[in-house]
Amino acid sequence: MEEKHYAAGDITILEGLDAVRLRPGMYIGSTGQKGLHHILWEIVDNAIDEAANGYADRIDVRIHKDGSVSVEDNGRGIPTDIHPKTKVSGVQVVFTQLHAGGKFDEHNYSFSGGLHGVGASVTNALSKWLKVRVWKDGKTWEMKFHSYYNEKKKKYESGVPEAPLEDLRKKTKKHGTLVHFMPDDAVFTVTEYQLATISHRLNELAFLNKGLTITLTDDRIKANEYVEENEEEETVQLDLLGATKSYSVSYCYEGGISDFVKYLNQGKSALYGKPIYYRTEKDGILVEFAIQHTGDYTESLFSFVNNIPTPEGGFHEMGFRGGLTRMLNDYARENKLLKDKDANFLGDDFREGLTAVLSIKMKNVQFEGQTKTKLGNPEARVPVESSVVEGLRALAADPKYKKTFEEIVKKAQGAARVRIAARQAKETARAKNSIDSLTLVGKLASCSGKKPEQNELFIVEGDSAGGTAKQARVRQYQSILPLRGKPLNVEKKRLDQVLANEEIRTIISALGAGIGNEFNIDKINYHKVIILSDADQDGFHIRCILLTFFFRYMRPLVNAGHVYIGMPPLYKVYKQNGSVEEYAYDDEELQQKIDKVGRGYLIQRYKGLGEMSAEQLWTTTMDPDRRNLTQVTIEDAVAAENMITTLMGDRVDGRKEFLNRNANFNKPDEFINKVRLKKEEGDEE
Ligand code: 1YM
Repeated sequence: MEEKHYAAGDITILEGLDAVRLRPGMYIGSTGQKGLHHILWEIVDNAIDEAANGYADRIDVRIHKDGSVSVEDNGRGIPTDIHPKTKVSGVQVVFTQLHAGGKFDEHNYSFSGGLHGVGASVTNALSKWLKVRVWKDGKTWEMKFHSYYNEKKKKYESGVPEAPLEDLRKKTKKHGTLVHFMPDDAVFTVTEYQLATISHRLNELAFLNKGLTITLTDDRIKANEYVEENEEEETVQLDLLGATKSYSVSYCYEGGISDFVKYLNQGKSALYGKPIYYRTEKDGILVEFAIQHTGDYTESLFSFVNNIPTPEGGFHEMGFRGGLTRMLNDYARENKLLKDKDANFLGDDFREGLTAVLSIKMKNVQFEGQTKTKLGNPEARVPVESSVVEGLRALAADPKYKKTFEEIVKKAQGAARVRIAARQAKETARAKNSIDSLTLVGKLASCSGKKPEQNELFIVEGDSAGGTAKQARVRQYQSILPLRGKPLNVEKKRLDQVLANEEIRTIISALGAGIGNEFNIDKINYHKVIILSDADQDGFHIRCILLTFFFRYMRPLVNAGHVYIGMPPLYKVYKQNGSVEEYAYDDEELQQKIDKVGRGYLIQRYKGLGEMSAEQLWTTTMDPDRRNLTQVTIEDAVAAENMITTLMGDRVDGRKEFLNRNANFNKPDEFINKVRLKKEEGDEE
């Protein structure tokens, strides 16, 4: 590693140590759990800075048996030469003067500050004892500090050197710094370090500092005593070793925040294999981001400034979002994925299912907000935005990323479609509200019972079948909503147009729980929504339309298992004299029923629900004790939606092929292969 020349004279001294013990809260926020960990982060920060500047690639953190903690890096070592102004060593200055640091030097590329950055001296001031060891230029140095009550002065003295920095006269090739300290129990209300807190943060720091290896060891526990989430199996194997060794874990990510994004997306279906990653420097601000979209619908952006999380956002996030939206809209236009007449995508469209990590480094950070985790520097916005535009441009020009960017725009198109459709539906609903709402519910034959968990809504194809169902139903808990006899030719229509459809609006008002983002499952009037359509192509279409609609706009309804497909029989096998009557739901069953009825059987083939009498419809399709219901659940919402898109969308080829392969109109199980269809559970009745 390249050695940068340092002279102790570079150190700036701002303030003495005295104030720290008097008002610890002013420096570390609290003297509880948070403050206790804060004084560790101060030391870790210095080691991280050394690594970020390219001088160290390893940091070891250890929690000792006695409750003390130590941090070691393999950097240059804290300066040991004598500081001209104070006439003491650099080490002594760093640990006894507030805000001491070469980092205040303009030429030094270091960005500590903000939440932390009060310096290692604060840690010293609030420790019972602190020991520093420096390996530098072939020498080993040591210095010890302690805090104690001075009887003569009747006051506490903190972070007092026991002796000047000492040359231990031990030759070494090693270089680096070790800081070991014991938090003072006279200061802190709790003194026990939390393994989970520390490991979580060190893992995060390893992601944020590509290639840096951070090891955490806890001497308080054995390797076999700590089971990290999802790691139970490994621990069992380690058992023998674990009985003697301390628990230890190492974090190192060659991919940095790109690995971070992959880690966050574990268990989700990513839309493209490799996250997009870019890093640059703009106007003195280091900007780094990694993004990857998944089939999910939420956005998760994790932002950091100087390695500090900024969950409240701020100007860097504004820049990031702005840059993303601007570049991707331009890209979509340039590649004719947006037509001239189309409006731009909204930022939200591009951020549906987005997982992103944004990490910037800058000087003089200003944190604001409720928890001081919002970046308040307006000057950060523009450089971040232009970095994002520049980075995405560069990658989009690379043929390797063609698919990635196409996927991103495709995802945005889906999001935009839903957004537009939902808005139109809302507007239509609003406009219709006053006059038409009466006629809308007029079509619905409502049940009298008021318990949604018992109530069933039958959406029935055709006015005639609807009429039969109304006669057949148990009025108390079964509602009938007849759909117009002729199937809508919706295959070529987009969902927003489907939503303009009166039947769909009737369903929305019958269910009474709203739609889209505003859908509230707690308000549904029915716990069983049963689609009852003919076992022919038209019926299949209706089923598709309704399922698409539920998938897209009332997904919680499907997720909760409230949507069912009712299955009318295809055949009746009977005897002329009326002594036997059997129903068959498919051809296989037909053969069984023929065998059962025996000689002299007759077969009636039902072409539609309308051919059945009220009694037949009740017995075969509506009676909870005898009917054949199939519950629609979403195994994989994403796969389901894609499939529905193939079925209903613009891509005619895909749909035809799918229909040819799958359209056995009698068997819902085959009708949608990726959507799990489950038999109605008997105990639900
Ligand atoms: C386990 C904690 O503190 N490492 C560390 C700290 C420093 C340096 C190297 C360092 C910095 C510089 C020059 C510089 C610090 N030095 C100072 C100060 N690990 C840990 N490793 N040479 C060495 O910033 O110019 C403060 S921290 F002020 F002395 F320069």
